[in-house]
Amino acid sequence: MSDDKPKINGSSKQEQLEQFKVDDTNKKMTTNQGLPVSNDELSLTAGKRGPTLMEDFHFREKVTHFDHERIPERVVHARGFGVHGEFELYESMKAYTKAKFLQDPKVKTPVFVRFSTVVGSRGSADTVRDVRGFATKFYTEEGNYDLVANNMPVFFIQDGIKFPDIVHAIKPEPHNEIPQASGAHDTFWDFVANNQESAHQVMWLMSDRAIPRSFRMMQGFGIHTFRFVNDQGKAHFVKFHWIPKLGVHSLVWDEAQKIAGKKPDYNRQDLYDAIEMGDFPEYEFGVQIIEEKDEFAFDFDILDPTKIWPEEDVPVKIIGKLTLNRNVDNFFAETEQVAFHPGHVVPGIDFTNDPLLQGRLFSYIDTQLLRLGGPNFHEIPVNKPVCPFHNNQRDGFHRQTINKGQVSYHNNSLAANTPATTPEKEGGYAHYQEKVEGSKILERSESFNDHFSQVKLFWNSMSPHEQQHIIDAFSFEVGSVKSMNVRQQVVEMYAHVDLELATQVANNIGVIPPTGEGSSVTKASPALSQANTMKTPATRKVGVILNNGFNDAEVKEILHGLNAEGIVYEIISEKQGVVTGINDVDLMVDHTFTTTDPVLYDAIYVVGGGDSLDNNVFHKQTTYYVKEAFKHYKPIGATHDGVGWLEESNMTGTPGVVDGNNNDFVNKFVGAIAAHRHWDRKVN
Ligand code: HDD
Repeated sequence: MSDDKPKINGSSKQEQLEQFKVDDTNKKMTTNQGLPVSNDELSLTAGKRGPTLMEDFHFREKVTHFDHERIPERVVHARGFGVHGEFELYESMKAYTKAKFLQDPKVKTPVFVRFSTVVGSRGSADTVRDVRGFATKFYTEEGNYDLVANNMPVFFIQDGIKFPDIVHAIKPEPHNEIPQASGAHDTFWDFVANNQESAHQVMWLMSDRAIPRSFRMMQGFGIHTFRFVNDQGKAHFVKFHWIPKLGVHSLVWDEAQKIAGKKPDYNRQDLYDAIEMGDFPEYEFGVQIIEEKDEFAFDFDILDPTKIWPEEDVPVKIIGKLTLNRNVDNFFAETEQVAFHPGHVVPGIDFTNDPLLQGRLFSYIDTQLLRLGGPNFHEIPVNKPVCPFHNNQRDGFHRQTINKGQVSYHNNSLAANTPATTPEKEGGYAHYQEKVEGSKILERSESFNDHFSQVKLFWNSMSPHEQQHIIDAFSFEVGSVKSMNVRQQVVEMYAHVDLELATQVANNIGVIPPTGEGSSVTKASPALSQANTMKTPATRKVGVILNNGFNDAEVKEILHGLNAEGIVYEIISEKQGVVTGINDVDLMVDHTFTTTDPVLYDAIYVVGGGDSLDNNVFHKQTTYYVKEAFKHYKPIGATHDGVGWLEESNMTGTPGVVDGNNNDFVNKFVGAIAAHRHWDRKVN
């Protein structure tokens, strides 16, 4: 890398990564020392039936390397999926921050984003009830900036020292390592009831936010209050938001559980496929800004990570856009080895005294030292800044840089005191000079003590179906707890939020309904409800059920109409190969009824054809597809013979069910798909 000022553009990270890529196709096999290998099937033995010889270096090298293939999985967020992309700015943020990547809308900053679940191991299912990580590494000309965010805007605890406790409580229980990737067990809820600062995040965890339909359809939140600092040294408090252009949408719980078995890679496959198809996911970047003078103007402490800044009070200003446009070439090299750290900041972005953030600033480097085997993980290609880096740090495991010269200390005269530090005015990082004073104490501010008001705000903001989902989720999760005492404690805790919620859960899980008044908060924040999110049919996936003898001319036109709206579809039939229409048009079958499942589609479109209504297998399977989609509130379209299934199941005319007797079937079906789910449907 030259010392020249780097020219950052959307592809500069990709260009850097190219230097490290290797294509083994059509190459001769060698050992790691470059020696051509003559036989890769047999180990060297003394005689045809004799023992293997120590001197077989190829065998030893191959097996030794294999034995060392695994590195520790992340202690949290072990299961993740990373992709490349770019960030573009809509308008200069110069007035608030001197961060270079937030100055000039013409500059495109390359990024790497890793989405994750938190609790499960690397091989666990994607659709479990959990928080999702949304970590972004911006490769800027001033070094890497990491925004290590989640898909919920608050956290379980207020102080980093409690992180091992919450993680121990929610991870599988230590005596038997059960359950995997789930909070539905005693230790988690025991933690919740005895650490009531968790109330807000747990409410989000019980909501639909915890089972996103897609990484492409969830928000991201920096959670903490950070600081923007401009070139005049003036600071503002800031919170960061990612807002998906496709809206915020979720699965339903029954569906999420089934997908966990049918397609554990559901969310990662969805993201991978969307990028491969050119449907690049986009998220707008928003900031909420509070002036320093207003630090104490709110009825919550703005440094408390269990609190949101309601958007109606502090509007989200949209300042840029993230586009994810490239899958990785190698999962381990890139996604597994990427190392995020909230302390990777650039001039113009600084911390606050949020005690959770302060704790994080220690933990991330520490974990990378173990996970990536030493202090040189910044040299791993995915972690390398795109700008030059120079200092006197040397050696350590796996060092790759060959630093020339005799000097590796500061101050020096032999190298004219270089590498030289940069004055703040010329771009050197200088910490914001916040004035602090006080005694060293183990005490938290009383302003962090209200654990329930914003939980009630969230509850008040939910639409009726969202509230019902929360009651169902609490009933499932706390109902899975064996200790009746812990169950009782949880409902009593949530009686401080809403008595009706706590009473309904208590009745469902066999404990004494609590008494009390609940929180007196009556305010709602409409921005919190997914009912108010953006709705579009684009990129939704429809399962199309066809049998031989379908009306090919009309169906092709309908499929074309769906495609025109950005909807993707898969043809499902009884057998693989092709399905043939009445005019001998063949369509490729993507799946049989058994290689896929209705839970894997956003909508089902039934056509049938030929003898479909009388063919036992076809009839039974189609009935299952339609009923399952109906149960999950999904749009169902039916034309031609397909209408027969709607009639049989008494679905005709119910919300989100569109049949071919309508003149403009495509428009109505597209509208039903855009709505995502039809919650006003009565489902037994
Ligand atoms: Fe953390 C990983 C997000 C609090 C300690 N965290 C990790 C990842 C995300 C977050 C998205 C995965 C990064 C990746 O994809 O590689 N964590 C958060 C958010 C928090 C938070 C939004 C609160 C606002 N975390 C938090 C605390 C601590 C940690 C309080 C410790 C005191 N987090 C870690 C870690 C991990 C991690 C142990 C595991 C793997 C890693 O860092 O690289 O250091």
